[in-house]
Amino acid sequence: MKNKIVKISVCFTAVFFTIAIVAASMVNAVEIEEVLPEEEATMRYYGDADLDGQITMMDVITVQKALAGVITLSFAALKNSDVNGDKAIDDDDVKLIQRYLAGCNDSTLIGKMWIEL
Ligand SMILES: [Ca+2]
Ligand SMILES: [Ca+2]
Repeated sequence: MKNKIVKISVCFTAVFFTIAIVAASMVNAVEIEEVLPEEEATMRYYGDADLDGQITMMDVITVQKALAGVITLSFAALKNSDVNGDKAIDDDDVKLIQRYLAGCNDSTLIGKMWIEL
């Protein structure tokens, strides 16, 4: 009789822990979905300073306006504007975008994609 009670007790304990583990994993799954909502990644291109998805003279003008203090660029626009990758935005970047539009084949980041999350 005592052995039977011990066996039943062990069985109940095993079932209890199995249910607890399954419940805990379900809770974690819900938490992960809540912490990581679905967001769309945005493709960005170096040289596209005005963020319209194309590299045109408007991008040259946008960088010039930023250098003149007329406008403030967003993080993505700043990153797109640094086409020589020197972590600064200056006249060199403006010239490189102009040269790209003129068909020069300089070694720059212009046209290369990065993903903004
Ligand atoms: Ca553009
Ligand atoms: Ca630069």
